[in-house]
Amino acid sequence: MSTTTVTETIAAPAQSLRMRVDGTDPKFGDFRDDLARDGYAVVKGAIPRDRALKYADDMYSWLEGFKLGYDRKDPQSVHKDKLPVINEKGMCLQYAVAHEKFTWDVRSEPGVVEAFEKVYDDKDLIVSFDAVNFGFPNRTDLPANKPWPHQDQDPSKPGFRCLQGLVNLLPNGPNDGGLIVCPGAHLLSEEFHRDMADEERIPAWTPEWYGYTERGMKWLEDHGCKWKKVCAEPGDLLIWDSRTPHYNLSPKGETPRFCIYTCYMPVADATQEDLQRKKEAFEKRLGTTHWPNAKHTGSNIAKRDGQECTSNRFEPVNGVDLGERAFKLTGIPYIKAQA
Ligand SMILES: O=C(O)CCC(=O)C(=O)O
Ligand SMILES: [Fe+2]
Repeated sequence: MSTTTVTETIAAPAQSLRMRVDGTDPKFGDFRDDLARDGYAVVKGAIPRDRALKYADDMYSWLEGFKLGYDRKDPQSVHKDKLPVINEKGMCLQYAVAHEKFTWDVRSEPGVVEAFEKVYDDKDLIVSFDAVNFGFPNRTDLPANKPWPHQDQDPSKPGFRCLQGLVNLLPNGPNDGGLIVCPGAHLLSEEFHRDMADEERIPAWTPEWYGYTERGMKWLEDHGCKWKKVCAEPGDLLIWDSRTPHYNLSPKGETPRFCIYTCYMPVADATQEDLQRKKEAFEKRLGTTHWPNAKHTGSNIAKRDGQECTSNRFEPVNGVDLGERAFKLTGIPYIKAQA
């Protein structure tokens, strides 16, 4: 990191964050200071440990419930033929998992929602219908999960725009894979992209994704940035600014890495069309990636070697029955009646 003082003006709609690091704003005295300075933070115990472990237990049962041969007591049964489709990054994206009861329960956990309410200084939030992560150690039946350093924000739209998150559900130490971040690089983002403007880009599926090339990685290193593995306990919430370079690694020890991605934004930042699209995604039990405004919607059709998985399902095993707070997070109550 350069030693000069970095002053960052946050683009609307995130003015309320006062995420300034010029030393003139009062500090928050909590995780928001870490977030402003480092571009990521750990909110310890956002979910009580025993509840987090229960959600992990539910996730194991969900995998076993496919009856494809996976058994949590038998590490040999961790094989793609015995599990629903999970990619090498540990992500499970289909099978209506974005709307399973455990996923919704984690998203609606008060300690998780409150952390985002604090950052945005707003209680009218919507939540992403994002994927879940089942990262098993030492898999040889999948391609290697090589580092995929990226930011989840269009370089041509600078400033703070999105706060991503995940709830960690199992003990996650140095050897257990998980989130790797480049602390502080969010504040160098504009300078970085100015310097890299002429480089050939890694192909991206959305303009809101930017992959760091070797030259980009060298730039970060030359500017003093160092990568860091974030360790966490069951129930810790990890949050990061979408400009912060990051990726995940697979576990290397004995413990799997289970987590649920949770991303919220003020409903004020979504249009009525966004909310309509989001409502449709909710009703069809589809995923939205981490974008709470349903900028992208997914599919529940998982494929194995080009063929539709015979275990595909389009409704969660445990039906969606949301409480009032969770239902508000779908955005549906904020849809205005048509004139
Ligand atoms: O699994 C992780 O830790 C990070 C995944 C990721 O890059 C994302 O959700 O944007
Ligand atoms: Fe990402």
